[in-house]
Amino acid sequence: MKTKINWALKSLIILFALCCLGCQNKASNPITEKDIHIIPKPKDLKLGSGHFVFTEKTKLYVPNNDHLGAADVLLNRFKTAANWDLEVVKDLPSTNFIQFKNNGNLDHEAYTLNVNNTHVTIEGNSFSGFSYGIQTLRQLLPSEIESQQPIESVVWEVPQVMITDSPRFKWRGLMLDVSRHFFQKEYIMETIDRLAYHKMNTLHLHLVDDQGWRIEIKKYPKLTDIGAYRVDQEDKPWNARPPQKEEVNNLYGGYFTQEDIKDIVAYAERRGVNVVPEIEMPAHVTSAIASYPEFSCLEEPVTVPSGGLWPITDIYCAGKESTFEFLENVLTEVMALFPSKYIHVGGDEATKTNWKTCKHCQKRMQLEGLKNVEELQSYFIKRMERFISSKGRILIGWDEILEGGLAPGATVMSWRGVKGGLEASSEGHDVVMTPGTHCYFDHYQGPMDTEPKAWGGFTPVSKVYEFDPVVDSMTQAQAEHVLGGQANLWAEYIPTTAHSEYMIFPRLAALSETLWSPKTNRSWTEFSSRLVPLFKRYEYQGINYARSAYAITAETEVNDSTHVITVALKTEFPDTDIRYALNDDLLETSGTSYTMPIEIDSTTTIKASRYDHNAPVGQVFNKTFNYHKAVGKPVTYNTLYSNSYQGKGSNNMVNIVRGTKNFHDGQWQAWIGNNMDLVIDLESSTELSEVTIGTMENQGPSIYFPTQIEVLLSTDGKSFSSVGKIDRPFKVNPTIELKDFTIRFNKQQATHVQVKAVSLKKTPSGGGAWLFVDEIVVN
Ligand code: TNX
Repeated sequence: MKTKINWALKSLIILFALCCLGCQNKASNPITEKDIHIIPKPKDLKLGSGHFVFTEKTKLYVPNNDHLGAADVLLNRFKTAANWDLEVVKDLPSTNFIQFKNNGNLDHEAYTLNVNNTHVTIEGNSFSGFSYGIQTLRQLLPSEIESQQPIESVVWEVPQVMITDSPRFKWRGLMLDVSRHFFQKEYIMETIDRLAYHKMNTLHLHLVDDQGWRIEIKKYPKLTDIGAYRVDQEDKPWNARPPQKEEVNNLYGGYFTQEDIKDIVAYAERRGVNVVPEIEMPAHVTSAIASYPEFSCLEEPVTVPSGGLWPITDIYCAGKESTFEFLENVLTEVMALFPSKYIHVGGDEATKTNWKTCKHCQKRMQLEGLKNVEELQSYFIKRMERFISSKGRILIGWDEILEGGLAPGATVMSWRGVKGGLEASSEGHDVVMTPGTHCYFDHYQGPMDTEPKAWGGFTPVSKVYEFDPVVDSMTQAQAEHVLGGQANLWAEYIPTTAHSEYMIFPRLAALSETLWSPKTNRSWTEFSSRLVPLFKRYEYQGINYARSAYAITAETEVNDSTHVITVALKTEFPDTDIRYALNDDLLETSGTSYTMPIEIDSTTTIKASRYDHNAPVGQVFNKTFNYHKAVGKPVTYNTLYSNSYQGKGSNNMVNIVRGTKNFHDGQWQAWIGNNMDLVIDLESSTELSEVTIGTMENQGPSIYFPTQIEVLLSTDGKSFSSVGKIDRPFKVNPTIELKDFTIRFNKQQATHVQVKAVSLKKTPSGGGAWLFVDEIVVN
């Protein structure tokens, strides 16, 4: 019996040794910088030649108890992914350890990470420094370290490196809108973990908006009893949810209790993340007015809207003292909960019509010598700023707080482009840059027909990567006022956590690098080669990240003399293996490697797919390019399109490419308050029988179908005669709709085609109406 056990034990030992040898072999593969995928990219990294291998006996030496939280991340990962309980010790071990070493010369968020064969040293000068050092170490470990269950036979090794790292900007933020849709505390905490993972340090919580008040205020319980709930109309499009007549069945919503907020703030603190609360004022507060109508000008009862609301006229009254008393009381409770130096007061998009007639507001304007309602808003914000700064905090607000004069100590969050940031920084104010063009994560990130409905604009991950909070035209002094940047995730169209994750990742990775890493040598190509391995880690972390960057898109060009169209296929990743097939050919059997743009001179269907290891992956691109008799022909405009929507310029209407429901997609030409009238020169006598005009309606942003379309033909380019007309009277339309208007006529020869589209010109509420056209198909 004894010998048998001995024999079994011996074979086990041999097996174990063999295994280890195998592992060691795997471990000693030479590593190059290409194998290191840290995001955001460290400032300086030198690669050695060996490895440090974690074992179950690896110890963490953390002399300062305040820094234990930074070590937690690594302990938790090893516990979950390896089922190891790594020990934290107070005496420096002789080998096989990770040590935290204080270095008083380092900046607040800086760290160094030094890996050798026997141990790893992280130097820092604050909790954040150690925390970032640990996050880097985590990214140096195999991606399996992110697993949610133990994985066996992984060699937990990290390459020998020397890293010196610190952030370029102080403010590296993400805003979550928890008003339009409420998200539970657990999701907020998960997001905080993910922010820390990307070395982001600010979570801005948009706690108040028209559609929901999301924070318990003890002194004003109705804010959450009434203001946190609305009627459930989630089955209807956001902009087609009728206002509720009276308070019935207001069950949709939720809010954070003060205990929840304390938990969130404490959780964030342990991950080096500052939580900035935003309490909107004076507008975007219908939820508060529904709870306490006495703080509005009209004092009329309103209900919490379940969807789109524009313009926002039910705002706080800026005349009554009681409004300020209310807001100061609210902010007092908020400041007691959030240690953040910055307190956000919103300040955006106030339609101040009620202020113009309200007796209290008028009196206030007289008393204070204010010339207009913009100055009254400025008075409002300045007054709040005095209150906030008297408590030792700093007021921050959207760039509208510049209008009518900026409060002396205020910081500006620039969202309507970079203009607000330029202006505020030139006046010596600090700014956080969050321009819609690069930082709005509620925008589309891929082709609209394959993406969930988004707010509008097109902000793919590669565009986020181009973001720079310091604008070229800034002086050195202005640049020094740029605290950093932030992404905003407005949640009108985002009801679930899975959808929220989809919009955040991987764009957050791109943003984190633009805010952390030095600007020099930034390259999308190189970054994207690090992004793909990050996807694997996202998968382990269970993040529903968007694969939109893999989607195939087509860029076309028309040759004006040959009238041949070239179609270039691409994804956002350079060097993607794309294969394609034309018309009835099958991609599977006759897929050709795409190496250069495809030329077409007749109606052609292109099917294409991305290939990985010789197998198709992701969505198949399938588009028919309808060649027609006017492709590439000269177009003369009798009324010129707007500068803001020029499409592809003078051959936009005859370039085959159709626009999508995203009016920013670059395929639309548009006229505001004016008709379209143009002539296509077919360059020779051509037999024609129909003309189709492609249009769009999206009444939210004032885009309307034409009310009439007319086609006229000519055989000399001088005299034209009408061949057909379609009338289409205005109708209310809550959806975004694409429509082709086709005019058919008896076959006839023509050299020129004139197309007239009559615009609605004025919207029902009196503003300028847009007319959008993407293509004129002539056959
Ligand atoms: C503008 S950005 C807003 C938000 C909307 C957002 C949609 C800002 C300060 N105000 O209220 O949710 O556009 O993109």
